[in-house]
Amino acid sequence: MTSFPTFTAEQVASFQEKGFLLVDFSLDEKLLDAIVAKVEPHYDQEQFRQRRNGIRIQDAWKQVDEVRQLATDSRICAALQQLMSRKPLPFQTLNFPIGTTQLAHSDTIHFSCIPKGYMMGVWVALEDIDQDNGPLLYYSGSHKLEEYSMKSLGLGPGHANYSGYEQCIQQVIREKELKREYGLMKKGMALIWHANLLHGGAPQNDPNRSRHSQVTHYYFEGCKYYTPLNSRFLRRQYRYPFWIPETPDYVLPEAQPRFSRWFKRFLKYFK
Ligand SMILES: O=C(O)CCC(=O)C(=O)O
Repeated sequence: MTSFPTFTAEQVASFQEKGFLLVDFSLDEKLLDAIVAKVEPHYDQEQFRQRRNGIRIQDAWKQVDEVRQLATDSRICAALQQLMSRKPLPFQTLNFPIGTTQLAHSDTIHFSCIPKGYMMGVWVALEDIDQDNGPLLYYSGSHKLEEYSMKSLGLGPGHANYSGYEQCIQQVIREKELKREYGLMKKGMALIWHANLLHGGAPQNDPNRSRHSQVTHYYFEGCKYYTPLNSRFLRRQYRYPFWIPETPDYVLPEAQPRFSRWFKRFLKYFK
């Protein structure tokens, strides 16, 4: 991976202060267009037709190589490496064709690690995003708040309690009078967020428009990874991610012999 410094000291300071950074990586427009065109047939067509809330594809990189290429883009990875001083490891992509209206949350509820803090999201606008097609929303500086967990919010673990988590975060936003900002971004712009930044999706004022975007979630090398949402005291639910490969000549774990999968997982556990 290239290791050139990408950001100025001011940009790094701004990221540390605000918890996000808007960046123009000069991404190839043809690549972005190919992602939109090639991912579209993979959405659940009924949901897509009805513009159903929550429509998305997780890990479309397995079907559409351009999604993988964007997730592993060397400029993005070099930038993340500069911010965290560790090698970034992309492990999940999400593609959205319309606004998500997702309530504010911090990624630390889904993705955490030991040591803490080695996780980031990069949201790329695959078309122009304005106030009317459901921009990303976020609360500048909110990454400095405590890392809220299900336990610290008085909730039980598990997805069944996730809406309780969202309501608690809405209350935190009100109590702390956090100021909402929107990711109004030209096609090709990227927004990097800190794992603990509160963010979500704004409603789409114009229901006839699309809002194509891709988020890639990155962990960083040398950590143990787990899912706080599903963890209990002394019973962490560890993750053993398959890192999105830098080249297309990969073999997915599900295509590998079962013994070799188990053995690799066994080795990872003791790392
Ligand atoms: O794209 C959006 O509207 C929100 C995405 C989001 O919150 C996430 O990927 O965690």
